[in-house]
Formats: sequence, C-alpha cells, structure tokens
Amino acid sequence: MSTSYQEKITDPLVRDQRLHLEYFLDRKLANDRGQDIIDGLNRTRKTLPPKYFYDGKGSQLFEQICELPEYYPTRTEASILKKYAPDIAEVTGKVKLIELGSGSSTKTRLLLNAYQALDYPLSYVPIDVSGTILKESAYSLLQDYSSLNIKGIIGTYEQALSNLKLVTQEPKLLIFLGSTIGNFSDLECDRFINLVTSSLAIGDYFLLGIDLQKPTAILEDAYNDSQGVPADFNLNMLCHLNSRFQGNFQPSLFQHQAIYNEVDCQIEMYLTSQESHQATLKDLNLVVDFQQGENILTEISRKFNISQMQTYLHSQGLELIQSYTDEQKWFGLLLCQKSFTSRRGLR
Ligand code: AVJ
Repeated sequence: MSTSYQEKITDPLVRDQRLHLEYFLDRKLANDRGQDIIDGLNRTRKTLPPKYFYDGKGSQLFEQICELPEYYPTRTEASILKKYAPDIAEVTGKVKLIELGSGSSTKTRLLLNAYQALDYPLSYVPIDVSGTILKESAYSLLQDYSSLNIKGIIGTYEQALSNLKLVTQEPKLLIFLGSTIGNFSDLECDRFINLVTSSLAIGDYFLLGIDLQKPTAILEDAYNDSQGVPADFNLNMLCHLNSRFQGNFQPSLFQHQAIYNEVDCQIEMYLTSQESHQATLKDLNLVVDFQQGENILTEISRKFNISQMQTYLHSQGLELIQSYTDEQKWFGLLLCQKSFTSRRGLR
C-alpha cells in the first residue's frame, strides 16, 4: 500500500530521458512509521533492522568498509564477477538488469561491460533505500555508458519488488550481491525469496552473491578492523534513527561488537550499552531503557555453503544454472533461473 511519486528531474544530464526515479520513501520518509524499530527495541533481546544502517552517511561508511584490507567480501566478489561476467552475459542473453541494494553500483559495471561487449542495449533498474547514493551512482553511470537507460527505485526491497511486475515484461536478470541475503533470518529469507520468485517470470535469472563459511578469525577480522570503520558504521545507525525519528541516542554510550557464532554460522553485530540509561525516539513515542552491558543486535551476517543454498533455492523454484567462486572458495556467485516447473510441483 505504498505510495510513490516521480521526481521531476532538472539535471541537464537527464534531459534526454535516460534517467527516471521513483520514490517509495519520500525524503522525510514520512511513509515509514518505524514499526519494526518499536517492535525490535521492545523485545527482551533488543534488535534493530540492518536496513537502518544505510542513510547517506551509512552508505558512505559501508563504501569505506569495502576498501578495508580485512573486509574481503566485496573485493572477492568483484574478482569473481570480473572473471565471469562475460560468461553470465552469454548465458542470460539480452536482459533488463535489476539490482537490489545497488549502493554505489561499482560491481554492476562489470556486468554492464559484459552486456555492452555483446552489443546489447543497456537497461538498468537500481533499487536502494538511500536516494543520495542511488542518484550519485546513476549520474556517474550515465556519464560512462552512453547507451544506458536507468530507472532508479528508492525504497525497500518489498516496495520495489512488489511493483516490479508492472515495470517490465522483458527478460530480466535480478541481482542481489554482497551477501546481503546473509542479513535475513530463515523467515525473512523465505519471504524475500518468495518476493523474488513472484516478481520474476519463468525463465528469468537471479544472480545471488553469498559469503561462504571460513575460519572464525578471518570472519571476525572482517567486522572488526584496526581503524574502527565497522564500529562507526554500526554506531551510525543510532545517529540515523536520531535524525529520522527525533531521537536522543548517545552513540558514545554504546560500543561496537562483532562476533562469529560458529553454531549458527553467522557474524552477530551488537551495540552494547556501556551504562544504564534511557533513550527516546520522539516521533515513534518510544522510550527505551538500557542496562549496563545490554546489547542491541543490529545485524546478523550469515555465512553459507553452496550446496545447501542450492538445495534451498531449488525448494523455492530457483534452479542453479552455474556457480562461480574464487580460488580460496571464500565467496560464491550463484546464477539461478526461475524454473519451468511450478513451485508446488517440485515437492
Ligand atoms: C552488506 C550485509 C553484506 O554483512 O558483510 C559490513 C554489511 N556489516 N560490515 C555484511 C556489513 C558490517 C555487509 N552486507
């Protein structure tokens, strides 16, 4: 039931109609009433949804994380894409490229290059919750790809995907990189994949990036660098909530923690309250009490196994066409296709 509006673009670059933007979240995000925040902070074990990391500042900090020597996922995934994008383009043929959580669209360029090399007209639909970063990346892509058309969607995955069917009947490649799927619980993952399959037509492709299981020390280093960038990223969520919902969180009262849970194969990121205190989010009529040492779980980042993921995707109506990985098998890219068999027929 989201409302959207089209922004009037006055930028000279887009006078030729190569860029369209659709907003499901307006600039003040008034549509987003933050019920998920209220629910999460009222639990005995407090949680906050990771999507609130990504305001303008948070997206910038995430870009900085990607540059850290310890944070291997981005660079590893990019190296796999660099090597196999031509293969992917050849398998899919001409498609409309749709990206969930497009961010800076840096890795996307590797795919665009591959499709361009095959002389396919380039059509790209980036989807992100941060309008700032989406626009910046779109402008830069338009400058570098002269035959590119962009339709950017600013909103959540749910908002964007539930409206996608209306957008296009052309063959599609939906990409979800960076192992962002690792942020979802089992239930959220089922819901998400269900959104994906219902927005795709039979024969459409889905390219999924997954971070793979590996020794604890390597994983924990990736989320606890020496420069404290992941800490800033984690703490920035509180600043984001403050500005968006008139809050008074004091980031200095919290400490960043990231540990690998070897049982559940997931990094767990916490903000730990250093003293007992109270914080409020005025716009949400929310008052929260914290005890000394109390945690807010801000993110899980699950680490996967390719064949388990293949079995899961199959059960959801997505067939693995090809999996790509790096030499160390640290990261996987799964190229899937919405199956020709109906989902119910599979079980
Ligand atoms: C964007 C969800 C893939 O889980 O590694 C990086 C986010 N959090 N450092 C991840 C993140 C802390 C990242 N994803």
